Amino acid sequence: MNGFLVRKVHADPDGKKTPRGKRGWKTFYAILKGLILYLQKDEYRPNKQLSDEDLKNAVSIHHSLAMRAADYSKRPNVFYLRTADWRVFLFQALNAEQMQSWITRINTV
Ligand code: I3P
Repeated sequence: MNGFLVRKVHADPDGKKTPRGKRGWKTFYAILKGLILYLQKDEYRPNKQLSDEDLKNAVSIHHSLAMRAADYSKRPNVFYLRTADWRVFLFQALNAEQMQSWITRINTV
Protein backbone atom coordinates (compact mmCIF):
# COMPACT_ATOMS: atom_id res chain seq x y z
CA MET A 1 0.00 0.00 0.00
CA ASN A 2 1.23 3.52 -0.70
CA GLY A 3 0.12 7.13 -0.67
CA PHE A 4 0.72 10.49 0.92
CA LEU A 5 0.89 10.74 4.71
CA VAL A 6 1.66 13.75 6.86
CA ARG A 7 3.76 12.78 9.90
CA LYS A 8 4.25 14.27 13.34
CA VAL A 9 6.79 12.63 15.66
CA HIS A 10 5.26 12.58 19.12
CA ALA A 11 7.57 10.30 21.11
CA ASP A 12 11.12 9.03 20.58
CA PRO A 13 12.38 5.54 21.54
CA ASP A 14 11.30 4.44 25.04
CA GLY A 15 8.36 6.81 24.83
CA LYS A 16 10.36 9.96 25.56
CA LYS A 17 8.48 13.04 24.43
CA THR A 18 9.95 14.38 21.20
CA PRO A 19 11.43 17.82 21.92
CA ARG A 20 10.04 21.06 20.54
CA GLY A 21 11.54 21.92 17.18
CA LYS A 22 11.16 18.32 16.05
CA ARG A 23 7.40 18.01 16.45
CA GLY A 24 6.27 19.68 13.24
CA TRP A 25 4.10 18.05 10.54
CA LYS A 26 5.90 16.85 7.39
CA THR A 27 4.51 15.36 4.22
CA PHE A 28 5.91 12.09 2.88
CA TYR A 29 5.09 9.60 0.22
CA ALA A 30 4.61 6.43 2.27
CA ILE A 31 5.15 2.89 1.03
CA LEU A 32 4.31 -0.11 3.18
CA LYS A 33 6.44 -3.03 2.03
CA GLY A 34 6.53 -6.11 4.23
CA LEU A 35 7.21 -4.95 7.76
CA ILE A 36 8.71 -1.58 6.80
CA LEU A 37 6.89 1.70 6.32
CA TYR A 38 9.12 3.74 4.02
CA LEU A 39 8.63 7.49 4.19
CA GLN A 40 10.04 9.28 1.18
CA LYS A 41 10.24 12.97 0.51
CA ASP A 42 9.32 12.50 -3.15
CA GLU A 43 6.75 10.36 -4.85
CA TYR A 44 7.77 6.77 -5.49
CA ARG A 45 9.66 6.00 -8.68
CA PRO A 46 10.34 2.30 -9.26
CA ASN A 47 14.08 2.55 -9.89
CA LYS A 48 14.87 5.36 -7.52
CA GLN A 49 17.53 4.60 -4.91
CA LEU A 50 16.47 5.27 -1.34
CA SER A 51 18.44 8.20 0.05
CA ASP A 52 20.11 8.09 3.48
CA GLU A 53 17.30 10.27 4.74
CA ASP A 54 14.66 7.90 3.35
CA LEU A 55 16.33 5.04 5.21
CA LYS A 56 16.50 7.07 8.41
CA ASN A 57 12.78 7.85 8.18
CA ALA A 58 11.76 4.24 7.53
CA VAL A 59 9.77 2.73 10.39
CA SER A 60 9.62 -0.94 11.36
CA ILE A 61 6.01 -1.88 11.97
CA HIS A 62 6.87 -5.27 13.45
CA HIS A 63 4.91 -5.49 16.73
CA SER A 64 3.55 -1.98 16.23
CA LEU A 65 0.01 -0.77 16.74
CA ALA A 66 -1.97 1.69 14.66
CA MET A 67 -5.19 3.28 15.90
CA ARG A 68 -7.38 6.23 15.09
CA ALA A 69 -6.35 9.31 17.09
CA ALA A 70 -9.77 9.88 18.61
CA ASP A 71 -8.33 12.38 21.11
CA TYR A 72 -6.57 14.51 18.48
CA SER A 73 -8.93 17.06 16.94
CA LYS A 74 -6.63 19.65 15.34
CA ARG A 75 -6.55 17.75 12.03
CA PRO A 76 -8.89 15.20 10.47
CA ASN A 77 -8.04 11.60 9.50
CA VAL A 78 -5.18 11.21 11.95
CA PHE A 79 -4.00 7.90 13.40
CA TYR A 80 -1.36 6.95 15.93
CA LEU A 81 1.42 4.51 15.24
CA ARG A 82 3.18 3.09 18.29
CA THR A 83 6.25 1.04 17.43
CA ALA A 84 7.83 -1.89 19.29
CA ASP A 85 10.52 0.46 20.67
CA TRP A 86 7.79 2.79 22.00
CA ARG A 87 8.09 5.56 19.49
CA VAL A 88 4.82 7.31 18.73
CA PHE A 89 3.92 8.97 15.45
CA LEU A 90 0.79 10.73 14.31
CA PHE A 91 -0.05 10.27 10.66
CA GLN A 92 -2.64 12.25 8.76
CA ALA A 93 -4.14 10.45 5.77
CA LEU A 94 -5.82 12.13 2.82
CA ASN A 95 -9.29 10.97 3.84
CA ALA A 96 -11.13 8.70 6.28
CA GLU A 97 -11.10 5.74 3.92
CA GLN A 98 -7.33 5.88 3.44
CA MET A 99 -6.82 6.32 7.17
CA GLN A 100 -8.79 3.15 7.82
CA SER A 101 -6.86 1.27 5.12
CA TRP A 102 -3.51 2.27 6.63
CA ILE A 103 -4.64 1.22 10.11
CA THR A 104 -5.91 -2.13 8.88
CA ARG A 105 -2.84 -2.85 6.78
CA ILE A 106 -0.40 -1.92 9.53
CA ASN A 107 -2.23 -4.01 12.11
CA THR A 108 -2.66 -7.08 9.93
CA VAL A 109 0.80 -7.63 8.46
C1 I3P B 1 5.54 21.94 16.83
C2 I3P B 1 4.60 22.22 15.66
C3 I3P B 1 3.44 21.23 15.67
C4 I3P B 1 2.72 21.28 17.01
C5 I3P B 1 3.68 21.05 18.17
C6 I3P B 1 4.83 22.02 18.16
O1 I3P B 1 6.59 22.88 16.80
O2 I3P B 1 4.10 23.52 15.73
O3 I3P B 1 2.54 21.55 14.61
O4 I3P B 1 1.77 20.24 17.06
O5 I3P B 1 2.93 21.19 19.36
O6 I3P B 1 5.74 21.71 19.20
P1 I3P B 1 8.00 22.54 16.09
O7 I3P B 1 7.76 22.42 14.62
O8 I3P B 1 8.87 23.67 16.45
O9 I3P B 1 8.49 21.23 16.68
P2 I3P B 1 0.22 20.42 16.73
O10 I3P B 1 0.11 20.73 15.27
O11 I3P B 1 -0.38 19.10 17.10
O12 I3P B 1 -0.26 21.55 17.58
P3 I3P B 1 3.04 20.18 20.61
O13 I3P B 1 4.42 20.31 21.14
O14 I3P B 1 1.98 20.62 21.54
O15 I3P B 1 2.80 18.77 20.09
